[in-house]
Amino acid sequence: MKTALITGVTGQDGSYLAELLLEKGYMVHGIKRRASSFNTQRIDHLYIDQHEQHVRFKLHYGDLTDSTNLIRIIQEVQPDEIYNLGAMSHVKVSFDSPEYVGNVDGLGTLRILEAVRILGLEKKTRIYQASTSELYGGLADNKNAKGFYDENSPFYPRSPYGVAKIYGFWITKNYREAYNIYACNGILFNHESPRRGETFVTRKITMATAAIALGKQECLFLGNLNSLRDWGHAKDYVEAMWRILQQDVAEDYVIATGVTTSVRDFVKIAFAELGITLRFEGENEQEVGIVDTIDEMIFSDSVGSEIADMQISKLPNQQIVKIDPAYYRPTEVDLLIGDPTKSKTKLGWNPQYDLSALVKEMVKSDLELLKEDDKLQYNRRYSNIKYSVGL
Ligand code: NDP
Ligand code: GDR
Repeated sequence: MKTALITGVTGQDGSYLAELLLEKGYMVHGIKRRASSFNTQRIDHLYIDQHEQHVRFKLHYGDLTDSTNLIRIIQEVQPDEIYNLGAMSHVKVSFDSPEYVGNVDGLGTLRILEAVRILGLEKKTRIYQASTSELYGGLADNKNAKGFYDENSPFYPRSPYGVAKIYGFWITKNYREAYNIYACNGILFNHESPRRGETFVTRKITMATAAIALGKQECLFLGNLNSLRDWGHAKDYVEAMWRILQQDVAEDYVIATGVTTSVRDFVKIAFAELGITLRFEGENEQEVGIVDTIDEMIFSDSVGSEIADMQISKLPNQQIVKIDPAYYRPTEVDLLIGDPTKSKTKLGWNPQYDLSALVKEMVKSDLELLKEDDKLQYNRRYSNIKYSVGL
C-alpha cells in the first residue's frame, strides 16, 4: 500500500485528492491547521473513527510555517508521495498579507523539500508542488505561437501570491536538479467545484445565483467583469496531480482546458441555468447586470418540485449585478488560457467536465444547500460573503 501526505487537505483540492487516493488504495495522511472553529467540512465524510481497524485516513496538526513540525510528521509518515497543496491561496488577500504569503506559499515549499532531504528520503519520496497559472501574469506577449501559455512561456507574476508561488516553482525545480529528488510542478489553471471557497469569483457567483433567484439576496457585487479565466473542474485536476507523480521522469506540466471565458459570461451562464437571461449595460464602475427575461419553466425544473412553488422574486429590468471597486486588485491578471497538449499526450490526462457541466453542478449544489437546511445554511455560508467585502 502506498502512503501519501497531503498539505492543505482541508481545502478544495485536498479534499478531492484525498478521495481519489483512498479510492486507489493509498494510506492517506493530511496536515490540518488548528483553528478555533471547525475547518474540516470538506473532508468530514472521509474521516472514520481512528479506533476502528484498517483506518486509511489520518490527520495531523501542522503548519507550513513550522519546519520542526513538518520534519516530525514526514519522519513519522515516511510518505511515498507528498502533495504540497497548502497555501494562502486568495490572490486579493495576498496584497493585504504579503509577508505571510511569502512565508507559507514560498518558504513553505522549501520547508517540505528540505525536510525530505534532512530525513534522507530523496530516493523514496516524490513531491508534487501546487504551482499556478498566476505565474504567467496574463501578459499578452508571453503566450506561445498558438496564443496559449505552455510549459515554456515566461513568467511575470502580478501579485504577492504569484511572486511567492514563483519561489515555490523554482525551488522545486532546483531541488530536482541539485539533489535528484523526484519533485514536479503542476502549473494548474483555475479550477472550481461546489467545494470552492465562497470568496472566489465562481463560487460567489453560483451562490448568489441561487440566493437571488430564491429571493434571499438582493444583488451580487463584483469587481472586474472583463478578466478572462481558463476554468476547469477540481475533480479532473486532482487526477492530473496524481498522474504527474506516476511518470518515470519528473517533469513540470500545464493543466488547463484551453478555453477562456470572461467573468461577465460566467455570470450569464450561471443565471441562464435557472432560466434568467441577463443583459449588461453601462461601462466600468457604472456597469450593471439587468434581468432581461425569465423562463419560469426552466426555473421550476432546476429547483425541483419541493421549492417550485417559491417563485422567482425578480422581475425583468431589475438590476441584480453591480460593480463595487473594492473588489478590484492593485494589479490584475487580465487573461489566462493554458495549453494542455503536454499533459494530454504524456500523462494521458482526459478531463471529463467542460464549463457548462461545471457551472451546472455548482449552481445545482448551491440550490441544494439553500433547500437542505434553509435558514441554517443560508446564515452560515452567506455570512461569509457579508463579512468579506473586497475579496
Ligand atoms: P484552498 O484555499 O481551498 O485550500 C488551501 C489549503 O491550504 C487549506 O487546507 C488551508 O487550510 C491550507 N493552508 C493555508 N495556510 C496554511 C498554512 N500556513 N499551513 C498549512 N496549511 C495551510 O485552495 P485550493 O484547494 O483551491 O488550492 C490548492 C493549492 O493549489 C493551493 O496551493 C493553491 O494556491 C494552488 N492552486 C489552486 C488553483 C485553483 O484554481 N484552485 C489553481 C492553481 C494553483 P484551512 O482549511 O485551515 O484554511
Ligand atoms: P484568481 O481567482 O485570482 O484567478 O485565483 P478569483 O476567483 O479570486 O478571481 C478570478 C477573477 O475574477 C475577478 N473578480 C473577482 N474575484 C473575486 N474573488 N471576487 C469578486 O467579487 C470578483 N469580481 C471580479 C478577479 O479580479 C479575477 O480577475 C485563483 C486562486 O485559486 C489561486 O490560488 C490560483 O492560483 C489561481 O486561481 C489560478
